[in-house]
Amino acid sequence: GPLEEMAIPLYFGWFLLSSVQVKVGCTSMDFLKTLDTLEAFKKHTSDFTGKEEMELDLEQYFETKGNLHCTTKFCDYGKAEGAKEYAEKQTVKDFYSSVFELSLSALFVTPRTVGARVSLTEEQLLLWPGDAEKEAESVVPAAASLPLGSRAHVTLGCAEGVDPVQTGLDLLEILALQQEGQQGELVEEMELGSLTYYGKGRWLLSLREPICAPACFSSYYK
Ligand code: 2AM
Repeated sequence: GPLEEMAIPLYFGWFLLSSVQVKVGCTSMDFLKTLDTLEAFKKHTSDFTGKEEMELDLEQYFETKGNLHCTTKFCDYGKAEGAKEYAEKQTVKDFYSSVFELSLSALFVTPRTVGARVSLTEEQLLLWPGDAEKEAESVVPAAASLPLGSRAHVTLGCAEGVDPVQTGLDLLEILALQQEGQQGELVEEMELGSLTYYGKGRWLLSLREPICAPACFSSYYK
């Protein structure tokens, strides 16, 4: 009967447990607070404001998100391509409601989004859709040649009017630059890790100690 069939959610993903949501939120706030006080950052605030040398409060600039999660598959209640196939995958069923340890390996900021990069393990990659990177190709042409799982992230905040889907695209753009051999400009060794600037307001902080974030694989219905 219809009750045996699972309704397709808005998205599947790993949902950070509440204790670690607080920790990640605080780390992100600390990073934004420090970043906008750095001379190197102040030189480039026009990337964000369009004006030279303007004071910028990044904590205000971004609308921070609650319900921190790493989307695996955006399904749009079945309307997204491949949604039904994903929902019916045996691995998705097997791992549904299991807790995983996600490794947050970097934080990144662009004029559009702030997010955390998630470095997936082999087991976690079993839940990653094979076309997640390729899907972004029209926006980030090099995306399809990046390793599977490159797009995995947690959206921490978006600038006004920006949709969270942008966070993964911003991450792919930075990783594509790295793959092309652009080293970026190593700006500073911060307490949290090393900070690199990739131009056009793109900043990446590689965490010295990745944050281990327990997260439940589940789904979200509005
Ligand atoms: P996010 O994964 O960067 O946070 C509901 O909108 C959730 O699905 C958000 O978490 C959002 O972005 C993600 N999302 C929205 N549209 C998407 C798309 N086209 N592809 C992948 N993820 C999407």
